[in-house]
Amino acid sequence: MHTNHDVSANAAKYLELEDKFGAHNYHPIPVVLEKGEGVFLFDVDGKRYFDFLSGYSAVNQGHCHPAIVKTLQEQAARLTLTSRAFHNNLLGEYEAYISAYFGYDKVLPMNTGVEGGETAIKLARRWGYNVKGIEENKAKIIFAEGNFWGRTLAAISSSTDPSSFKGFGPYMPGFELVPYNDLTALENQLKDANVAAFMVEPIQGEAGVVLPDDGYLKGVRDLCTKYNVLFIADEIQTGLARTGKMLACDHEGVRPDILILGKALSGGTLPISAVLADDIVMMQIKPGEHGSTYGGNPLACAVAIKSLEVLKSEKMAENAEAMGVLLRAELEKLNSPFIKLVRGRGLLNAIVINHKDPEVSWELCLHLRDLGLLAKPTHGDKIRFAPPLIITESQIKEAVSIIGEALKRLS
Ligand code: IF1
Repeated sequence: MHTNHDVSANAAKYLELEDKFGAHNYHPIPVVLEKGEGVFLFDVDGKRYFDFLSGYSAVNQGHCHPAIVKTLQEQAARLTLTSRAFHNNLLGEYEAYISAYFGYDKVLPMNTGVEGGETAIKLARRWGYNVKGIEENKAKIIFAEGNFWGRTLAAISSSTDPSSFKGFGPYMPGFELVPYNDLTALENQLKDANVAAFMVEPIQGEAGVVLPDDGYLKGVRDLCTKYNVLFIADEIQTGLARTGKMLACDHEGVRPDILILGKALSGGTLPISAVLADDIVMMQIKPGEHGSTYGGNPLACAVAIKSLEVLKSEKMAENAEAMGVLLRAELEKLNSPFIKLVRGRGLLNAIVINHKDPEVSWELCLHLRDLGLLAKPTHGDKIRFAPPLIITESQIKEAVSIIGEALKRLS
């Protein structure tokens, strides 16, 4: 239920429309945005906010990045969609560009992140049957507890969060779970010869920015190699410079067999996802066996190339690393009794709130909003701080002073 008393009469109109005509599948912070520019968002009353969510890390490059918008506009005026029934002049160029960028033989283009996950699993099952020699319909995919990879029936079938899966059964068979950050448990599962793949987030986002121990990803890589199991990395949220490296897997120098990207692949302008793999995996899917109307459309291809280009040319990974160190240090310096913990890597960070009232993180986000910073609680007591990667030192300091001020308003 929306409580409209704390937004302007102007903003309230928008809330009422959504409330009446839209499905109630979200519970947003009451703020109505109409413009974005770099690290800032502006509401319908002209008020400016620091964006500390970045569209769940889709807007790594900053809102309405001029070079991405220019590419989008130019390509939109020329050719947007052909379907894959025909070739287009940008698909091959994009495929070559992104494959070289990440060092894989091939890419399979899709749209949303969850479709990337579905695609990765279909590829892994095919590889399991055709290459590993698993008996038809026996392939198992292992997931980590606390995973989040979207909202389709397959994605919720691997979920351990009742608010994702409850009441939507029956669920997809062939999925198994292991605790996150537990290599011993993983090894026990991988010994089963029917296991085709282990799919994992290098840092668990939805779970509240949960970082595994150093060496976990390296251990996952080694175990997957040892047991001839594909390592699928879901870098939809952690990838594309967010954690201070181009991929979160780069922190441990590991290369997954299947890499899933999404979100910031378009800088927040379009749903674009990609699955990268080498030929031994990718060539198991033949014409007509997988795809999507919009996957690989020329508008997406042009936008994705530009979105990847600016990550490198503007050194966003390096900035995310440096600004992340600063952000965590400044948050620690606040010395607030209400902050139990600050954690994260690069600009994917969270604070864990220390308070007897579990509703207080929602209240804190409302104070933050009032003071000009937007963030969203996750799992009750955690708040994610993930600004666009172009944020500057003085902007980090200004944002942290807002956070300090908001914390002082709690009792
Ligand atoms: C929502 C959180 C973020 C993802 C990873 C795949 C997907 C996601 C690691 C699917 C999507 C989203 C979707 C968004 C909320 C959100 C989220 F709050 F759940 F935890 F980002 F942090 N893999 N994450 O994080 O991508 O199909 O949505 O494009 O409202 O459901 P998608």
